Amino acid sequence: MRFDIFTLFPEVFHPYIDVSIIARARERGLAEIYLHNIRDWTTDKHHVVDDEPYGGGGGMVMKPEPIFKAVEGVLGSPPTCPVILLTPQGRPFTQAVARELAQQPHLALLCGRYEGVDERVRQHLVTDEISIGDYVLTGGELAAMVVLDAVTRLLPGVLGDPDAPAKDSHAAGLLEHPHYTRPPVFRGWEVPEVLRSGDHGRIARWRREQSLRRTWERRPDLLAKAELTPEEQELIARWEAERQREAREA
Ligand code: 9D3
Repeated sequence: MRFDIFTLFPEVFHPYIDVSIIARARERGLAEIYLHNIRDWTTDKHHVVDDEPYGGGGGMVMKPEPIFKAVEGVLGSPPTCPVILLTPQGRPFTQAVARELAQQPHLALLCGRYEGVDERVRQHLVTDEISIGDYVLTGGELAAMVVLDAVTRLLPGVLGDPDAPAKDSHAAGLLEHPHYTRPPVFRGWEVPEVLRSGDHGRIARWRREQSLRRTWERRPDLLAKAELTPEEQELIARWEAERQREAREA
């Protein structure tokens, strides 16, 4: 898969894409990442990429010309791949969106800075807009790296275990059970007996229950969408009843 990233700060990508799973994917030829500095496509003496907003108000807006020149200069006009703007106004990024993007052979990621990009970029160049969540970043670069990471690990051959993406907790719709490794006792804190029992049936049931319990406690929104057996629904009903009882006693 090919990624073209358009940004005013291409250097911030290197510390991440030169290590980690992304680096391995690049070495194996599974992901190609091209970084483009939008400022390189300015034609004025001072390489200006931003300007004041029409209508006034604070902040600066990214000028359309360097962005169109960069994207069309690299990808042609019009580009044939999706051109994704990272913006707080975009559609929420989820695992489902990552899977959808992983089907594409080629993606362009456009990182905004300042207050945002001139609206004509959205209207006439951008084909999709993505936000990574409801918090305020200083620009689209970190969001682009998040998308790059989540999509790259889904590409066939990138992870050691080809079934790994299907086992991801968000793919399964529940949070994960707790994980333990050696030593069996650390500072007096023991690994649960069941995990050392060697009884794979018991271990699987314990993990599933832990997973349900955590999801129930922390992310009830996920539980509403999960596929549960009648026994699991029963278990949750018991926790709910218990919680009700505790609330009455308090
Ligand atoms: C006056 C309001 N602005 C500042 C609070 C709006 C604003 C503009 C540009 C807020 C953040 C940004 C920079 N953020 C991104 O480019 C961005 C982003 C984000 O901030 N949160 C979640 N996902 C994304 S994707 C791109």
